[in-house]
Amino acid sequence: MDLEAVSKRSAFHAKPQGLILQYGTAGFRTNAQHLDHIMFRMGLLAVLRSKQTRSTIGVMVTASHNPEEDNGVKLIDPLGEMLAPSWEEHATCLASAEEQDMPGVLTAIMEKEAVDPQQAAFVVIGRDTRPSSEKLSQSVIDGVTVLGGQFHDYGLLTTPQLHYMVYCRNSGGRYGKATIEGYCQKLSKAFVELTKQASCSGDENRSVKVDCANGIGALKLKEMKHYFSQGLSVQLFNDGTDGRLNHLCGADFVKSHQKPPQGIEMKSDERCCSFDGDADRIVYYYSDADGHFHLIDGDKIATLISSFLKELLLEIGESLNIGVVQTAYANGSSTRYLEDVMKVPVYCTKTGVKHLHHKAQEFDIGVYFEANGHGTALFSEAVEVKIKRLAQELEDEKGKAAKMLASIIDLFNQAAGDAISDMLVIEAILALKGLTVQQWDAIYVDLPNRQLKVKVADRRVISTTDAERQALTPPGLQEAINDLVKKYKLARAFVRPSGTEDIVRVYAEADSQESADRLAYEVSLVVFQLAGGIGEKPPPSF
Ligand code: NG1
Ligand code: ZN
Repeated sequence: MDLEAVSKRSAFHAKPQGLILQYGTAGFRTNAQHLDHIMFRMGLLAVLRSKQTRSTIGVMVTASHNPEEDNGVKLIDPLGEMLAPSWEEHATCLASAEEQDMPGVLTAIMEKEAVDPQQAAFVVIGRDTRPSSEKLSQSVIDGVTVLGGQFHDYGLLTTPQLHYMVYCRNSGGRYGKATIEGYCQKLSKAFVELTKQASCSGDENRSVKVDCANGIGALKLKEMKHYFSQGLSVQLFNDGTDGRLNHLCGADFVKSHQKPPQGIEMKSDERCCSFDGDADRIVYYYSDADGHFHLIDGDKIATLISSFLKELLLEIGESLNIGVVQTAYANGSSTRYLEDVMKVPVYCTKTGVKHLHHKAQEFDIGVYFEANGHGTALFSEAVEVKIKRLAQELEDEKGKAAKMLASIIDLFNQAAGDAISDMLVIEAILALKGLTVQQWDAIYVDLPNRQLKVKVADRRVISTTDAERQALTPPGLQEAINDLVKKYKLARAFVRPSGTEDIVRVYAEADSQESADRLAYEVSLVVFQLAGGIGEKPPPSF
């Protein structure tokens, strides 16, 4: 490995002086103009990680649900998982190094991680549809090649598709083919198998409208549509032909504004969903006969999926344990319903899918979703083998249930959440159970809630505990929140520093929308006062 060549090449991707970025919950993320050096350096790091693990590593260029002018990058580990925490630290170190210190930092990482410089390296790269993504992915490639790594550039992909490619390449074909065609075939075959079991009356034409956030999801759904055209008709909106990425549309907009995206034609009681900019999040919604908007978020998705999985397990008669993992943002009604009615154990982790994923691995079947619609169901490898064997051995109703479960395992195709797989699983479950979107929505009633952002000088002054539900610092903040919460019925509120934006997030829920809005506003005021708010005082949100 020629570190001198690295230094020379690095000069073409110079770091703006003094710029320090951190590998956060979703990798690096900021305005695209500040990311060229980060991309080059993540190309370097991916080569080291690949050498160390002797596996293919993925590099995805995207800023997900963030505005079009932003961009970002994250590394994907061999099993399609998020980068290991110790390597997140290396990423931050490497990204922050001044030019002259780069060789030293690279050498230090190699020593610490016992990287064999002679080992071959292979990196796969994907990117979303942002105007800046193509050039930035070229900088990643520049980093990979200068360290002598081999690469394959998949070009435009959803984030979950790149996770799938990485996993396929590292599992010797057992999991599927590492091509777009392989991905489409795997998912559509599982979907068709699964929906075959629906007692189809023939008169119901199943269809769903999809808001693609003007992003990559539109391109990839178009490529895939004809594979399952018989079972489901998918109508695309905000497909990127005009309109900006994530602007007034997409899963994040719909969830945080609790209203429909622009650019979709909603008729009453029609099933609609929104993807985010890199198609790893999904939320559903519909508008009722009175024109009221109803959001079906990640919590209700997790409830639908985990109830169905539990039913199938009961039918098969296997005592496999199933658990649901949520974050503090999960609506209180969902947690109560899952625990009290469904009798499923529920766990709360810190925000960010890597935390949920980690916890979900403790179960035979772990269903995890963030309220914003990012999630999946995880099946341990032993469970997958067992279910697939049962699907062949068992007959009648038991056999049918085992076959359905086997198809669901194939549909949840890889380690992180995938809006396309989630949509196919949801559509299949609704068809199999003969549920309308209203009936699904009526499983429980969400507590009204509100999320706000507060700008502070340094958001690190807020530290939290108890899966982010309690603030430890600054002094007095938690006590002040407790006093405010006491004034409302069925109320709950918490604050935490965002891992992806330079702000503090405030969440409140209560028995009425007015109370939730008022509580969120009051909490944002105490954050502003006690945690060093800057700029204008937060305005009332009601
Ligand atoms: P931060 O900015 O840390 O709140 C947001 C989402 C997370 C996760 C990450 C990664 C909320 C409240 N937070 O994190 O759930 O999706 O982005 O994209 O939705
Ligand atoms: Zn995303």
